[in-house]
Amino acid sequence: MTEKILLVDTDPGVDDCAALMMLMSQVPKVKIVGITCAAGNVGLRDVTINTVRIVKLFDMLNEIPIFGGCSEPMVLLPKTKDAAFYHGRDGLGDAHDVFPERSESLLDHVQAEHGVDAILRLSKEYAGRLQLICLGALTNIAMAAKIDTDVPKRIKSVHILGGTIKGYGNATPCGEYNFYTDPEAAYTVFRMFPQHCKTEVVPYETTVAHGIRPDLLNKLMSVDSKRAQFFKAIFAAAKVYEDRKIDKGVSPGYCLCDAYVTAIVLNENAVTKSKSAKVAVEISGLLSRGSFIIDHKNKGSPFLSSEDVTIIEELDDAICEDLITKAFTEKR
Ligand SMILES: [Ca+2]
Repeated sequence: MTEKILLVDTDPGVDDCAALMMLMSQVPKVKIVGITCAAGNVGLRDVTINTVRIVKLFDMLNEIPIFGGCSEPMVLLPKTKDAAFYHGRDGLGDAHDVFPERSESLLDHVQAEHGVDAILRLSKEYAGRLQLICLGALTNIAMAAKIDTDVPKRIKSVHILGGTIKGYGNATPCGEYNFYTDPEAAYTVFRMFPQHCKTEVVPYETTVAHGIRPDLLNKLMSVDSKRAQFFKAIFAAAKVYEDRKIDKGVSPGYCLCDAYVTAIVLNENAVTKSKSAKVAVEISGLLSRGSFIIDHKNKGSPFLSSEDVTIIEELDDAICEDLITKAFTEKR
């Protein structure tokens, strides 16, 4: 019997690619009922093409439906920035020629149904069983919950990459990229889901503290396989930034942020330390828009989530390394 029923919302992104590889390498132990895309690291068209490439890498285009979702955050502000400086203009390191090669025709593999409609439908088809893995801005998830406020009641759990614990930001001085990209969506998700289903957050600092050991990832990327060649090519530009962070002692390894959300879903023992608190995302502020607010001392506010969410503080490196290794090596 299939153990886990998963829907992935994503914006690939090099680390999204690692996360999706980890998940696909575990099929049929897990069932991926859909991948929905939203603008995030780069625009919707690019992240959707990238998703098709990643699924094609595993030869699973006939098994995993891919949906295009929201192309804008819920409230679009001027001067919103993307993450092309890190992920490449196309979101996958601008490595167009490595198999599966980038092509506009890959969009033919995308379902006609909108990603938000897919979330609404799949939450009914798999009521009480569906786990949401959220690797990008939360626009699609929030929109689905706004259209049908019963969506959170039908979801088993939500697992989110986003926010900071100590205000160590990667998008603003104190804000993390995914929440900064669509603060209203993140605010909405924390207002609507925790009272109905388990809601977990992996904050940015946790991913930095548990970077994948360089010798391990370099070894995995040196294998003569399509997966290794693909990941090595798309990671090449980002690796320059990561190597610099490692040299400065900021992180012990390669920070594949989204991969850790996948890890805690695939193996709950990957979490070694967490805390529970009510939370919110700031939707205003001169410097703090998009910042993750954690009510550490339970001070209370009507703007916080009405129930606690679980904030992941530390991870089991051995479990994470095992799952990333299988992403590169597991036979299907
Ligand atoms: Ca992502």
